Amino acid sequence: MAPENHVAKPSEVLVEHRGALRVLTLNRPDKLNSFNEAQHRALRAAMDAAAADDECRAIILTGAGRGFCAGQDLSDRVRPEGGAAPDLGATLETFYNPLIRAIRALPKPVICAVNGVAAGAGANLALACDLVLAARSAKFVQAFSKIGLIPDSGGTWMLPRLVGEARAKALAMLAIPVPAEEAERIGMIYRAVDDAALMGEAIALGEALAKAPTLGLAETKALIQQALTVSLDRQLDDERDAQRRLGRSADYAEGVRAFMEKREATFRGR
Ligand code: T3D
Repeated sequence: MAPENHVAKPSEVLVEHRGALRVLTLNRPDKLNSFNEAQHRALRAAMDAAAADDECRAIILTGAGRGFCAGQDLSDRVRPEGGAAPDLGATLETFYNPLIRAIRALPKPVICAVNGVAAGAGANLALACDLVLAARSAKFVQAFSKIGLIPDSGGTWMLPRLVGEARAKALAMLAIPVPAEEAERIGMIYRAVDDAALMGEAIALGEALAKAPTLGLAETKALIQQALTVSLDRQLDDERDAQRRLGRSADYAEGVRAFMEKREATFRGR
């Protein structure tokens, strides 16, 4: 039993179950939710649990406090002049890359509710999510060039696809902060919303997606993600195969019945 004065250590990631919707909140607000190893491990565990739970059909990722995520916690990277250099490739291999891969491979929609500044790997973590909503006061900063690094966590891959090569290079090389409304205008994110409305909008979107035909959303996510790297021929074949699988799903049968009966469909994600 915990001693009477025991105070539970707050987790680096808060997990809220809202029926079929899971809300994950990065929780190091005094550090703008920048990543240390504990936050990496907590987020990965929460993502894996959401992926493995059939009851969970949509996920929201957000941040506690005034920021979404400031990327790597740089206080873990300070070294005396002449001290041994850290192996940043190892950190990417161990933490950032598996996280981005996990989000992209997750067969459920992941909404990012960017509540404040998203910088460095924090910006690219947000951009790896399926639908990005941002508070109007939020901004996205590819801060890497200011410390001599490249945009990691998929940034060099995602940015040109979202905003084009010319703008991607400028944002990456100049570390220009992109306010949420501009991010929406240039196609970097789905939508900017009023600060006070952010979580309400994210939850409404998440609840709608959690009631949607999950298998169809998963196939849609995978097909759109691969689209810019495969030929039209390959994509047509893959659409055919996906449609064949979905045609056998209970949700498709229910969708057609509900349409014909002029009623709301009840999808079960099967
Ligand atoms: O290392 C590896 O393993 C490789 C992987 C790298 C991935 C990366 O993400 S590298 C990029 C790391 N991130 C950055 O370079 C961003 C650094 N932060 C900023 O540029 C700015 O803080 C922000 C643009 C995010 C926000 O600016 P602003 O003016 O709103 O806030 P601020 O005053 O700069 O920051 C508030 C506090 O958070 C401040 O602490 P203090 O003075 O109140 O005690 C600041 O030091 C702290 N903070 C912000 N970002 C980080 C951070 N502390 C540690 N690490 C941070 N990344």
